[in-house]
Amino acid sequence: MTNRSADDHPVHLHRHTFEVTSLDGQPLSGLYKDVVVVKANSTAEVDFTASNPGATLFHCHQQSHVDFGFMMLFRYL
Ligand SMILES: [Cu+2]
Repeated sequence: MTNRSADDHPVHLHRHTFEVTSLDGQPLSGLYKDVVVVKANSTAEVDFTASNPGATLFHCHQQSHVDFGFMMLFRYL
């Protein structure tokens, strides 16, 4: 995920846990979360296993950002 804005975005994936594999290009391992803060003008890479099919909400935890549309459903088979 690349955040090209001036705001931090604490993004949350429901119904799954992901591994944060890098923050701003710095590799990480063993950090399992369901929320990661993608800081302003930074990147975060995550891996997750698509092992829980169904509608899965993905959104920013800043309510004002959700109000402007930072929310989506993931679907996979
Ligand atoms: Cu946000």
